[in-house]
Amino acid sequence: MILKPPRKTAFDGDAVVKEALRCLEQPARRQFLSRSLTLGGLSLLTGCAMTDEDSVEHALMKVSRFNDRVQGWLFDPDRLAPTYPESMITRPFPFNAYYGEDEIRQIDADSYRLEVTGMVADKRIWTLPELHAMPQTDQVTRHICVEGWSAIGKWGGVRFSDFLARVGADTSAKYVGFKCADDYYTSIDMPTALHPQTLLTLSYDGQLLPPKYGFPMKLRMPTKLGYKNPKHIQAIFVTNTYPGGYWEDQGYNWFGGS
Ligand SMILES: Nc1nc2c(c(=O)[nH]1)N[C@H]1C(S)=C(S)[C@@H](COP(=O)(O)O)O[C@H]1N2
Ligand SMILES: [Mo]
Repeated sequence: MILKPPRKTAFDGDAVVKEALRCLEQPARRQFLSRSLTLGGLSLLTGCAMTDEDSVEHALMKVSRFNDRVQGWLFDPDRLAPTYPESMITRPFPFNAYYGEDEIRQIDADSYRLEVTGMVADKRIWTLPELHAMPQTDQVTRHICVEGWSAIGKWGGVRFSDFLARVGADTSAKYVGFKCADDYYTSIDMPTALHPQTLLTLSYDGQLLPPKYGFPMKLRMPTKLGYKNPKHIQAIFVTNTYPGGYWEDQGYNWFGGS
């Protein structure tokens, strides 16, 4: 057996528990694990020994995946996120990505193709005019980012459930995954994909979706935190294999309900 050299930084149990509680911030989680969580508790809960940072990392991931299941159980597919009057739209609406505004991806509308694969009857490539030809709807909802800001915006496009029906998606599958024109990727649970407010988004505030907000197409879900809403989507796939996500694979909670 290879022994790892001891870490130089002291292992801070309190900070770990704080981090675990931060991961469990949302109300659904609070009901399950109140403020009484301790390092020993975390260890009991996950069956992981808390001996070094890697094992703690592993335990926190387990808590987070456990939470995905809890949030999945608690998610009510019929409950609607609040909507707002247009007078409450935040102007200007904030931009956010894992890079700065100077690196916003510029996608060419004419050559844009959307690939739809996986557990769907009609695996094929879509063009932008084909997406625009589908029935459109819009909604004014609040976007909440874990970085500590929220803003109200107006998004328009195709109900994602209509799109999934059109491509003959197997709605008994667990996940819908997304690949974006930057290196971003994410995935969502099927009940959220079918939620009536989940929108394959083509417009922002009555205008063609601008590059900074994800031209030519993003997925907008008022029931999920900002990082679950992929911009510049190039590929959609339906799968039973857990696809993870850009931030999720770095420790953000996967379900990411808001
Ligand atoms: N392709 C892509 N989608 C993304 C991101 C990204 O970096 N790349 N960032 C996410 C995060 S963390 C947030 S808060 C929202 C920001 O969307 P906005 O620029 O429309 O406010 O996009 C999400 N979707
Ligand atoms: Mo975000």
